[in-house]
Amino acid sequence: MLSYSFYTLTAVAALLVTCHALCKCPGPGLSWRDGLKGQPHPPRLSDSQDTKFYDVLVNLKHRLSRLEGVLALKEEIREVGEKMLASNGKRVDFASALQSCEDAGGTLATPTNEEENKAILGIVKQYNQYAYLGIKEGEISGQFKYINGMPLNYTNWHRYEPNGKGREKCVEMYTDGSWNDKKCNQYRLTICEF
Ligand code: MAN
Ligand code: CA
Repeated sequence: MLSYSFYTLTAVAALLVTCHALCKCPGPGLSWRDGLKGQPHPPRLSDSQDTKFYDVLVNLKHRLSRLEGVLALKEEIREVGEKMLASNGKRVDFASALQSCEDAGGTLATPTNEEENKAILGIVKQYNQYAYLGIKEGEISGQFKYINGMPLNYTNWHRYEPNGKGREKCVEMYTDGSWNDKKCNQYRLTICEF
């Protein structure tokens, strides 16, 4: 079975090839990432470099969409809007689930509309396991927020939920897609968004 790391490696290799072809590699001590976010001005390109850059980008886009096709076919990812969802199939407590999503460069899956809720539900059903969502209760009891502290703009609470009155600070998704506030130390499926 082809692993995630294989695909990551392919993507990174493609980026490095691009970088070398354009002779725009960041110098010693500077990473490609630094180059992307740190530079005040993008480097000026000649017309021929610009054409080459465009061709490389079109090719990269094509390669990435083929990789996404493979991963989607194998049901290793689901795409909804601009989000990509994936699970490692593991059941862990809330903090560990969030940590493994962040370690992979994402965060816990967070439904912000019905379409995203359905996509996450697809994975919950695939594994037949309740999953933690990227939502937590704030200081005020009953006030749930996104992990980044922003207020919720969509909810899908199960009937009579949330009912924890400050004692259930995390949120799980049931296998019908509805939500329950739940203690954070339970073992639930990890689903990440990227
Ligand atoms: C359990 C917990 C609660 C939930 C109730 C619903 O006690 O999972 O979070 O609200 O069941 O009956
Ligand atoms: Ca509850």
